[in-house]
Amino acid sequence: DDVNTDSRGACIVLEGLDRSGKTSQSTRLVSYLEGLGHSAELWRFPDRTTNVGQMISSYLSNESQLDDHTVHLLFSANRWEKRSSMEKKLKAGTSLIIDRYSFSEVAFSSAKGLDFDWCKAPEIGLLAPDLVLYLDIPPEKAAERGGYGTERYEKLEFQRKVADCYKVLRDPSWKVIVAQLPIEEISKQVQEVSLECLKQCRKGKQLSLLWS
Ligand code: NYM
Repeated sequence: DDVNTDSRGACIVLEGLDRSGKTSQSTRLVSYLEGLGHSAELWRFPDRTTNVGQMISSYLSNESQLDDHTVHLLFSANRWEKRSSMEKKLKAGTSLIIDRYSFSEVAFSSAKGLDFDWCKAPEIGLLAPDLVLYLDIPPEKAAERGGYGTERYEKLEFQRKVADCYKVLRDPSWKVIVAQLPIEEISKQVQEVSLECLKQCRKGKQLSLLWS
C-alpha cells in the first residue's frame, strides 16, 4: 500500500484525572502496538528520573514546598529537557505513548487559580501530540476507585476543579473516552483511534508544535 518505509512514529498522549485509568491504558496500548510489530515506547510526565523531575517528585510527595508558578515552570522544564529526544525517537519511527503532557500542566495549575494563558505560555514550541485521548470520569467516581494516594492534588475537591479546567482546554480533536466502561472496551477504543493515528503519520502527517 501507500505506507512509506521511513515514516515517523506517532505521538499519542493520554490525559485525565488522577485514577482515570491512564497508566493501565497506556501500558496496554504499548503492548498492543508492539504485538503488531510497531516500535513503541511508554513515556510519562513528570519524568521523575531527571534532576528537575526529582524536585517535582519531592514537591508532589510534600517533602518540599514551592511557589505555584515555580513548580509550574519545573513541570514545563521537565518536558523541555526531553523535547529533543522525543523528536529523535519519533523521527526514527518509534511511536511514543505518553501518560500526561502539557494539558495536565494547564489543567492542574489553572485549577490552583493561575492565569490560563500564563499556564500555556511555557509550553509553546513543544511538540504537539498527534492524538490526545481523554479518559473521562466524574471526579466522584474516580475517588471511589480504591481511594487516592497521599500525593498533593489527590483530593476530591481539587480534582473537581481540575475536571472543569480540562473542559476549558478540551478541543474537538480530542478523543474522549468514557472511563467507566469495562477495561477491555476502553482498550478497544484506544487501539482503534491509535491505529488510525499511526496510519496518518505513515501517510506523511507532519509533526506540529504547541499550541497549534
Ligand atoms: N501534573 C502533571 C502537573 O501538575 N503538571 C504537569 O505538567 C504534569 C505532567 O502531577 N496529579 C500533576 C498531575 C498529577 C501529578 O502525576 C503526578 P502522576 O501521573 O500521578 O505521576
